Amino acid sequence: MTDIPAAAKQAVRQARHLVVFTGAGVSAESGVHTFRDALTGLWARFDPMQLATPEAFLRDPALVWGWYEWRRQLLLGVEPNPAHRAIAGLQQTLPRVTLITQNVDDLHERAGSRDVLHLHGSIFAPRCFDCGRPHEFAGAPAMASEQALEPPRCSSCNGRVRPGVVWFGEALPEGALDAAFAAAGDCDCLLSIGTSGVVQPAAMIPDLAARRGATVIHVNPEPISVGRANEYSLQGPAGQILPLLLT
Ligand code: BV8
Ligand code: ZN
Repeated sequence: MTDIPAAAKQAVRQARHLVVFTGAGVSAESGVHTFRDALTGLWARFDPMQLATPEAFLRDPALVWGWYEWRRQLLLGVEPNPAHRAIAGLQQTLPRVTLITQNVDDLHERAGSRDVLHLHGSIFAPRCFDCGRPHEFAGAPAMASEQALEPPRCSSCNGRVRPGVVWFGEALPEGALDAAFAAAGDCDCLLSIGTSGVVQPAAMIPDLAARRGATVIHVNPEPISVGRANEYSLQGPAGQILPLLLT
């Protein structure tokens, strides 16, 4: 059992403004593949950089759309885990909490978190690749297994419908990114939960907070190298660590 330094617990409890920054690891205990593990079966031979790009979608729309529909289908069958619920509980107890996620799932919202900043969009917000018109899903994905699937067509311009996520090489939603950087610069404590910290510009957020003097607490089964006195690495699964850290 990981012991939680008292100073880390105190930094959270006394935070005037807490930022919670999450990556795919916060959904792992719900049974959702982390980003890099979401490449199995048909997609096992690909690197995310080869699939999560507009070029990949234009090159092979059915392969890329099938990958997202497979992931969406999995998400329809899972529940928020104790990590999502512990984070949602913070918004009831602390004066100000900003929740920033790199994830494209809706598990934070389903656990009760509000005003979630999605830096990389949402798998539940498809839109037309050509004219940007939002597309309504017609119920659950029309697929039972991992397969390529032709994307639907836009009802207004007949363009292909694409996932509502931010692909590599695409700009992040400006409002969300500005708000995230502002919160990281203002907060006095930041929790970085379940992220490998490789995808930019999101990965700059914990470092920005630490440089401004905030206490930064990493939660990850892998050890995270910390360089500052005001940084902690709590090694373990978020679903076990967060309830201990936050109560
Ligand atoms: C852009 C949506 C410019 C799709 C994703 C410097 C500055 C700016 C850009 C760049 C730069 N350097 C390089 C770039 C380009 C690129 C980039 O970062 N490349 C990397 C690979 C080097 N960045 C971009 O292209 C970004 N766009 O910069 O645009 C621009 C500007 C103006 C105009 C035009 C263009 C866009 C990046 C967004 C990509 N889209 N997602 C989809 O989901 O399919 S990113 C994707 O990776 C996911 O969103 C995911 O969240 C994210 C990060 O991964 P993690 O969340 O960390 O997940 P991962 O699997 O890696 O790790 C899981 C972690 O959890 C592990 O550490 C594991 O140990 C831990 N874990 C496991 N179990 C648990 C756990 N932790 C806790 N508890 C557990 N139980
Ligand atoms: Zn259209």
